[in-house]
Amino acid sequence: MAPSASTFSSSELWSRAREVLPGGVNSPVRSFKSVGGDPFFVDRGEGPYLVDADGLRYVDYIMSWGPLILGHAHPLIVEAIEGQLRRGTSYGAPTGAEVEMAERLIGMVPGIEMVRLVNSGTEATMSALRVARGYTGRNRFLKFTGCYHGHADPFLVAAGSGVATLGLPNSPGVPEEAVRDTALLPFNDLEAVEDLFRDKGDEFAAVFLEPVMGNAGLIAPEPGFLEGLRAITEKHGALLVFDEVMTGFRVARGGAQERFGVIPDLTTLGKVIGAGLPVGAFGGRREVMEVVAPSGPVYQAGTLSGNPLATAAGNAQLRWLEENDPFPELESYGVRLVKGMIEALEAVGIPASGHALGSMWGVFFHPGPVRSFEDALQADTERFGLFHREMLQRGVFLAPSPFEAGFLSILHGEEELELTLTAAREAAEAVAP
Ligand code: KE4
Repeated sequence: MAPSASTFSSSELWSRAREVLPGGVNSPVRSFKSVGGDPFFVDRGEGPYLVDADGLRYVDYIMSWGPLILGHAHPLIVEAIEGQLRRGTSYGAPTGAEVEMAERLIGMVPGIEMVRLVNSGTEATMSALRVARGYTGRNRFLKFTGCYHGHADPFLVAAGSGVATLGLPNSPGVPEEAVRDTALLPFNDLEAVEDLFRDKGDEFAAVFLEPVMGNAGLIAPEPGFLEGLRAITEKHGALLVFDEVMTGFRVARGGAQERFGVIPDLTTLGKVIGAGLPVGAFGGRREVMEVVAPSGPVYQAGTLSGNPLATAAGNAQLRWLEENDPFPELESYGVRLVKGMIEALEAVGIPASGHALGSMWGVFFHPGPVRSFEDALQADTERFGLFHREMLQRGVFLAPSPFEAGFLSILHGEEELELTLTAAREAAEAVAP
C-alpha cells in the first residue's frame, strides 16, 4: 500500500484548483457540476478503491473512465512501467513495443488488419474521420445523438435544423463550416438512416458510432441495428466506423464488434490499451489504412505516439487479457450490481432500469426501455445527483453524471458488491420521493 502523498485536504486543493484551472479540473466531467457538491482529490488508487486526500476510501466504479480493467496500481502494470522507466521515457524513433502492441491489437480486434497508435481517443477519432474522408473522397458523415467521440470540432455538433441534414456547433469556438458535413440521427433508429441514405448515401464518407453507447448512460444496440448499418454503408460505399475507445476490451475482449458479430471498416480504441497511460489507436481494413502517411497521402502524426512508457503499460495489460478471459465473471458482477441497484430504487418508489454488458454497466432513473439519448434525457437526473452524493458519503464513487457508464475491474469482488448494495439501499431511502 502506497503511503499518502497528500499534504493538503480536498477542500484546500479544490479552492486552489479553481484559481488556476478552468472550473478547477482538467476535464469537465470531473467537476461534479452535473451532480452537485465538490469533487474529492485523489491521493492514490488501490485495486478497486480510490483513497482521497483526506484518507477517505471509495469503491471506484469509474476506473479512470475505463482504462483500469486490472484495477489501480496492478503489480503487472507497475513492473512494466518501472522496467521501461530507466531505459528512457520517449525516443521519437520506432520501438519494438509499438510493433508488439500493433500485432496484439490486430490479433484481438476482428476488424483491425493495420493500426496507427496515437495519444488519446480524441486523436483516434479525429484521425479516423480524416482517413474515411480521404479514402472515400467524400466529406459528410453521420453520427448519433448522445454518442461522444472526443472533442475534435466535427464531432461537437448539436441537432441542427431537420436534425439529419444540418449540424450546428454545440460549443463556441467551433465554426459552422466545421460541422456543416456532420449529420445527426437518434441511435437505434435504422429507418431514419435508411431514409437519409436512400437519396444521399453517396455523399457520405462514414457512419460513425459507439456500437454500445457509453456516454449517455449505457445503451445497447437493438437487434438488427448494427447489422443494418453494415448493410447500408456497404451499399452506398461509405465506411462503417466503430468508436470502441470505451467498449474496446470492455464489453468483450474483442469489443462490441466481437460481441455483436458486426465488423466495421475502421475502429478507434483508447483507455484499456494504455492501462491508464495516454494511448489511443485507429485501425481497420488494410486497404483503408494504407492511405495513412507515409504509406499514403492522408496526413497524421504525433510526437509521443507509441510512447515507450505507455506501450509498456498497455502491452502488459493486453498480454494479461490475451491470456485470461475475465468477461463472464465481470458481467455476472455487473448483472448482480444492476439488479440490486434497481431493486433498492424501486423499493422506495424510484423507477429505474439498466443493464450490464461485459465490464460496463448502467442504471437509469427511468422506468425504461431507454433505447436512445432522447429517452435517456427523460430520466430523473436531479434525483440521480442526490443519490450520487449519498453514495459518495457511504464510500461508493459512481460516475458524477447520469449520462455516463459504470466500469468494473477484476478486483471488484463480494466485499465491494455487498458494500455497494448496502449503500444503495440506504441512499435510495435518503432520496426517496
Ligand atoms: P479521450 O480523448 O478522452 O481519451 O477519448 C475521447 C473519447 C472518444 N470516444 C469515446 C467513445 C469516449 O468515451 C471518449 C472519452 N470518454 C469520456 C468518458 N465519457 C472521457 C472522460 C472525460 O472526458 O474526462
